[in-house]
Amino acid sequence: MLAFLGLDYQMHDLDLGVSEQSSDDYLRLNPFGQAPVIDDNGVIIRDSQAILVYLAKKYGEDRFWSDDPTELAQITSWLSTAANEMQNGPVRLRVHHKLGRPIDVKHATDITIKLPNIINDHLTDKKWLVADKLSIADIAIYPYLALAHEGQIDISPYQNITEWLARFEALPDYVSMPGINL
Ligand SMILES: N[C@@H](CCC(=O)N[C@@H](CS)C(=O)NCC(=O)O)C(=O)O
Repeated sequence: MLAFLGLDYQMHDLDLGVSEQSSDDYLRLNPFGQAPVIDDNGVIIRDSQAILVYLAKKYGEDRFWSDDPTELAQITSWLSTAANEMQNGPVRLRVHHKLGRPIDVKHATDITIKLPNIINDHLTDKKWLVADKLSIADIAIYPYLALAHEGQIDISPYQNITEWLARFEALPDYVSMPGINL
């Protein structure tokens, strides 16, 4: 999102080896002890979906956002999917298969199984998730599907999703992240 907006930023990787996420300094930024957090000249925002909303409204002008009530609600639905189903499904499977964390695999798999069908059907005849323009809905959902393979989820049979991923990755200011195979 920062790259799409062309903003300068400094990244700070949390040192999980020393539980930096539980340090007093970090808990002052996010009492839940989770990443990500953004500090925009003293404005502290936690949670990736809230950060996307903030950046889109503050720096995005009409890009990535909609003031139309229906479209804004649809964007919010996808932010909710990112925070709920994506976190409880693909993200859990990813930390399990990649980092060996114990999880309830059946519960995470039951949640995950529905997602590709729903999103693939939604993307029939659509280039983007909402209103056929790139929005924070796409930016919120993209990393979970692009990294799904790390949770042993195969997205390749879902043609609308694979085309959407390719479209996203072809955007001029797109930056990748570790684990995404381009
Ligand atoms: N809804 C939150 C979830 C944040 C989250 O779970 N972050 C993980 C890393 S991606 C974390 O900080 N885990 C460390 C921990 O829970 O101790 C968001 O999307 O920002």
